[in-house]
Amino acid sequence: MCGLVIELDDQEIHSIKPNHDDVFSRGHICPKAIALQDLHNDPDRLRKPVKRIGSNWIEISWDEALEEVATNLFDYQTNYSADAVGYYIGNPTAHNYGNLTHVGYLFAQLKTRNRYSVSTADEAPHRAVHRHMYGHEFIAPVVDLDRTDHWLVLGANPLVSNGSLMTAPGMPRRLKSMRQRGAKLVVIDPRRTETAAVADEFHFIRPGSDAALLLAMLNHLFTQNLINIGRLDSHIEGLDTVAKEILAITPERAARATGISAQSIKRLAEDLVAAKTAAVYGRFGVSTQQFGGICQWAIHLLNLVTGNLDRVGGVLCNLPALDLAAFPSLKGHRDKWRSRVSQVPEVGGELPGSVLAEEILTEGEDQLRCLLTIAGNPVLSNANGRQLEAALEKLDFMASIDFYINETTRFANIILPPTGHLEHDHYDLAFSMLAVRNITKYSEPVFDKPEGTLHDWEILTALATRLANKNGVDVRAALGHARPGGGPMVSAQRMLDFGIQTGPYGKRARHPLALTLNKLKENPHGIDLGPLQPSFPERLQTANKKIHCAPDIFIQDLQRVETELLTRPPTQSLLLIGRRDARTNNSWLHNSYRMVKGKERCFLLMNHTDMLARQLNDGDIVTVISRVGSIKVSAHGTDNLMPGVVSLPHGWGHTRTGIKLGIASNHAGVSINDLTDEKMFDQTTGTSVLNGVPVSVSASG
Ligand SMILES: Nc1nc2c(c(=O)[nH]1)N[C@H]1C(S)=C(S)[C@@H](COP(=O)(O)OP(=O)(O)OC[C@H]3O[C@@H](n4cnc5c(=O)[nH]c(N)nc54)[C@H](O)[C@@H]3O)O[C@H]1N2
Ligand SMILES: Nc1nc2c(c(=O)[nH]1)N[C@H]1C(S)=C(S)[C@@H](COP(=O)(O)OP(=O)(O)OC[C@H]3O[C@@H](n4cnc5c(=O)[nH]c(N)nc54)[C@H](O)[C@@H]3O)O[C@H]1N2
Ligand SMILES: [Mo]
Repeated sequence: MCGLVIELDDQEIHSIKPNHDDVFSRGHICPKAIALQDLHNDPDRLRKPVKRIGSNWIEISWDEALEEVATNLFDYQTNYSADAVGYYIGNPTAHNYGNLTHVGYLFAQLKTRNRYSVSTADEAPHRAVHRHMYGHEFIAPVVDLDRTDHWLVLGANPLVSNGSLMTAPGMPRRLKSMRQRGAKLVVIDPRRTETAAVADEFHFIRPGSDAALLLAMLNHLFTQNLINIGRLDSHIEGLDTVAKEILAITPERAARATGISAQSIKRLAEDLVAAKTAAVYGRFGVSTQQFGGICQWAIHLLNLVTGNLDRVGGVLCNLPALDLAAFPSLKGHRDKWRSRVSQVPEVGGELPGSVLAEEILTEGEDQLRCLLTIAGNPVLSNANGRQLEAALEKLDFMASIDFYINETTRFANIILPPTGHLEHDHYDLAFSMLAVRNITKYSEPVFDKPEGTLHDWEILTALATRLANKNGVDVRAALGHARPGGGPMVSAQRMLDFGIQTGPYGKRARHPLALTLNKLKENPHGIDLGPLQPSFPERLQTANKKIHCAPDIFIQDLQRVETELLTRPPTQSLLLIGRRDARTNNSWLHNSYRMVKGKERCFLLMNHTDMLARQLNDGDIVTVISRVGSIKVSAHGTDNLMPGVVSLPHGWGHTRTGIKLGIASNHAGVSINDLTDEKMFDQTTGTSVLNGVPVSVSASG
């Protein structure tokens, strides 16, 4: 969402610079933006559909490629069952509005229960909490970053990630201005991160134990009568149940589990009350751990009971120009069906990524035989990548919508490559909704669409159309525009225009701004729609319009906190956590030389004392072993990691045979997800445990 100025020299990219006029990013840029030119020029990027014959790839026509994919999807569903076909959707889908507007047409034709996405390796706990507490997955309070007096951050490193589920370009500037206005930043993390380094206060925490900390903070506020909900007091239910159920989770007990003293836990809670305004925020590190659901639930409760939910300076919902929370069909649900093999519940319409491999590998009726991946690289991003790889190899048919032959798509029979990022327009449908200010912006494509190429949404529509034909369904109806007399096919752009016009600031909604897509085009630096505003109880979508403080699924899960966190002695194993850096974006920017050049970044970080105990020297190659696998990697000592914790970045491991990533292969690294364990996931939200995985480390013989 950073504004960029891209200068062309004829049809070549001359430069990519920050746009100082952008109403939101105001001149901020990060290395990922500069890498766009490498993506655009990358000779490894596919421009035409390819088909795999053995280990060779041949270019085929769009017609042949689309027909073969559609035929296979149709045949497997006809010959076996609807669930014989499955799909996995990856992260860039959320950044590509055409995917979001059109993917539903294809899925409506498939009607499979074998649906997977990166969500359960990421933000599924947030959506679960929004759904259970506020009644809709997209009622997502965001930190009021530029106005808060006190920011408590757990398991996030915004200075590197730019913020997550909290879109805030220019984090260094924003943190500096927090400083200048006297606001306090407190960070809790097993690693003294780049963000922790500029914080006023920092605490190490044992990986996976945040549930104990957060619940004990709540417990302290309840027992000391420090609850002050304020304006929303008459719009909540179930808070007494919470107080009763967490009575035994005292700061003293949480101290043992977390490694943070009882006194500090109490003070962390009291500081939230004492601050004029405060916001508690937890992201990847507290979502993808054994109590991801409980952690996010407790964070929302802490904001609520300190009067900071839906308050200026606390956390507030964004009101975007196209509001996904206005669509009742996106409310979300849980446990409408279960997975075939392990009987785990669906969450938000998807099965946990952790069971994808077993659904393919386990024989039987409704076995998953045919898979479509869209903008995802689960072999590197999901737990136990080696097992998934073995599963993908067993599939009868696989297709991928992607422009790289990478660790995942190399198993595809056919790859359908969409246009590149500079060859289509942009509107950030998902991340505008999570921005720390209400803003809207549309960007025209930099390059014309090359002849003979298709956008993601066109590929999705073409597949949906072919399937509808085969299914004998009225194609117009299937594509959602069965108007009498028919009409032209609805493009992603027209849908966007309609969404904006009918949205909260839209022309058809008779808002004074009268937004239309044209108006956005006239304002290429974006339109500022003002600071976040309180919107509860009006925007709540629970049946009784109340905030549900004690959803059953979280209350029932408290027992697990008791047995697995508070009573059980902490493990003697080292615990593995992740690490992001500014020059990566998950698994797929390593084919850009400027993103990988310089010193090796894929190494194991380890506390000096843990190295000493194993007689390891800085730079030694070590073997890291978990329940599911082992890797060899160099280890480096640090004091910035809690003793007992080791850290590896994710998205590396470009050593697999058959990938066609020239640069990445030469800067391969190892994959942390060859160590993460698919059996470890938080069943309340389906989310994988990617932080806090028990491992052992020893010198490589
Ligand atoms: N440069 C760059 N930016 C990115 C990305 C990228 O790959 N590269 N990825 C983008 C994506 S898809 C996302 S989702 C966001 C993620 O954004 P963030 O959540 O800000 O990113 P992480 O750096 O993964 O932060 C997780 C933090 O949790 C800590 N942690 C690990 N285990 C625990 C624990 O048990 N408890 C606590 N309290 N902390 C723990 C880790 O040490 C780490 O500091 O970043 C986005 N931005
Ligand atoms: N251990 C560990 N695992 C993690 C994480 C971690 O911190 N630690 N982070 C997790 C998180 S937060 C995330 S989001 C995931 C990411 O996991 P995934 O979403 O599964 O994978 P990505 O690495 O984002 O790969 C994206 C793929 O999409 C393709 N692509 C890029 N843009 C487009 C496009 O516009 N259209 C199409 N069709 N394809 C496109 C790329 O070529 C690439 O193949 O990894 C997760 N896994
Ligand atoms: Mo993510």
